[in-house]
Amino acid sequence: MKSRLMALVVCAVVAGCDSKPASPAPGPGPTTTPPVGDGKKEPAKTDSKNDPAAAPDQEIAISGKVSFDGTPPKRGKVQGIDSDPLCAAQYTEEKPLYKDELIVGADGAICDVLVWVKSGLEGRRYPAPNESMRVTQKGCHYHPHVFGIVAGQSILVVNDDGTTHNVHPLPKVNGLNPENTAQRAGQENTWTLPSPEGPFRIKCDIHPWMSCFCLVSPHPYFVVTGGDGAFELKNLPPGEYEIEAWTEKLGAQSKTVTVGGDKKKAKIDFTFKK
Ligand SMILES: [Cu+2]
Repeated sequence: MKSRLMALVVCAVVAGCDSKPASPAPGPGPTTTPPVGDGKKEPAKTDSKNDPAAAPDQEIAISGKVSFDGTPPKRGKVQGIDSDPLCAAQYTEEKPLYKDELIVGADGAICDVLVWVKSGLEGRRYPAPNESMRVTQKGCHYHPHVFGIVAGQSILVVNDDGTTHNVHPLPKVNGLNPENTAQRAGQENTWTLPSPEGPFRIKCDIHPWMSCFCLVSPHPYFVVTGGDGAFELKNLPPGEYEIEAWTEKLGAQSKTVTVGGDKKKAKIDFTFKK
């Protein structure tokens, strides 16, 4: 069940900005051990079996939309792609490679916004999925551009291009081995990230336009918006939560929301300006 739920999230993220919706985050039940690898010795929470307040509730959902206020900025083309003929050959004048840093639809919906429970789940431990999060370099471009994993999960970075890339993750909390590495065509590397930390950049040292962002979350309640800017965080335990919407280019915003009891559904929207 867990792997199926994680698969849903991975699909949602990989689906990207051209497709419709962001799928809900999953909600496996909490366990009693301290959070994964954050180095703090927090007291373990009561087991969900003994504490109904800690148990996930399938009817609980926090949903909304992330929008841009004002005239949507035009998505720029990547400059300098001619520096690698094997990258340039994959694009044309008519079908260029566009920048991923800010993607706003005609209706103002912002794509690739990471929406997650920033606080409210402290003291609970959520096991990391066994499956790696797959990140592909294809067309001299990372897919997906923004994604999350659960602390303890690994990322598998694959080179599906005919050219050489250099994968250079820049986490602030997690140490990595190797810190960065060149990847020839078809090569892949796996990094495990044990400690929670906010979105950090992974870049290519050979192609300066290439980057993606990885959240290492202490829990699985995160989702990335698709082309419709919509998000839904489902199956949370009742509680008060700080929900953060993180963007690469426009900063982050957070809102506090309480769900549970008679109020199982909450709607919150985020609006960003340039
Ligand atoms: Cu590269």
